[in-house]
Amino acid sequence: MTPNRWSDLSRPPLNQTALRRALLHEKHPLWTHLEVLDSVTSTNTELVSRTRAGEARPGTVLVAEEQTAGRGRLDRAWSAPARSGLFFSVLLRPHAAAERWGWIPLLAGVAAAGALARTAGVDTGLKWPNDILATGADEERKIGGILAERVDDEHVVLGIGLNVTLREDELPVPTAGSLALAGAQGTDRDPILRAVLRAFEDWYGRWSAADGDPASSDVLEAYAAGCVTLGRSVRAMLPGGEELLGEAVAVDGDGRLVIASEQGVQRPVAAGDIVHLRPATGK
Ligand code: BT5
Repeated sequence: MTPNRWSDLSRPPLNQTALRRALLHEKHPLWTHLEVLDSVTSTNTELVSRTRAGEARPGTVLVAEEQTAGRGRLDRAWSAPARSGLFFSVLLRPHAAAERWGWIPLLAGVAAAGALARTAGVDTGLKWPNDILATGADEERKIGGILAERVDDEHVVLGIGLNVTLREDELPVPTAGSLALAGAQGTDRDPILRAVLRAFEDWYGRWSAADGDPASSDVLEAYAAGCVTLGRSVRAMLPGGEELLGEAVAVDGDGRLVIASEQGVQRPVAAGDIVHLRPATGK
């Protein structure tokens, strides 16, 4: 039998009509348009190109049931089987000054981790800069990733990928996990997507109202509280092969991770300047 969109009953399709009804609503002024595509290369690529062509409004939410060329940072790939998770991008036109935009993926992490914990009953944490982890039972696994891309002087496309029903034999890398593997109470993607978009709207609204100030909007505090990287010994691999070893002691006002060397020298590193962040003892 040829697989079709109805063939995997454990992975029902998203309900575009119900999502629109719930989110394109006066209670949620941020969201202006929502579309569920069957298959696309990458929701980020598609939304960036629509934005460049003048075909997307701020507040657009583009969701795909399948991505054939999902992207991570630095040309890495994001891969997951069709309907095994949530793959979506949103178009933002931030009012805050561009120097503050680095907080957008971080506040998205706060929003998504909180929403997943509440709706699926899974313990979550954030690995700096933008990995969402399931943190139950002595192990941490990456269940989500965030990719923010600046389109031009006005627009940012923010993409989020979340593993929902991914099974052990489907994991793209051994460090990956999913809500189902973490023992989630519910793996129905519609309510999870709604909860993540509502939580994002809430945090983004607070941050915007504070002109992007991470401290007065409480984004910095919430990020630090959820960030499992803080207090750990880390090895930051920088472009060009340089490595920085030390303890991750803080996230600063620009969203950079502050690494203190054994000699006590503190150095902030920006997400854009880091290739990998690993445990100091790991490979
Ligand atoms: C990320 O990059 O984690 C950002 C991923 C963003 C994906 C969303 S999906 C919707 C939107 N459209 C897109 O095309 N992208 C966004 P990074 O930190 O570079 O991590 C990438 C690495 O995560 C890969 O090199 C793999 O090691 C690992 N990985 C790939 N697929 C994964 C998955 N499904 N679950 C967990 N880890 C994965």
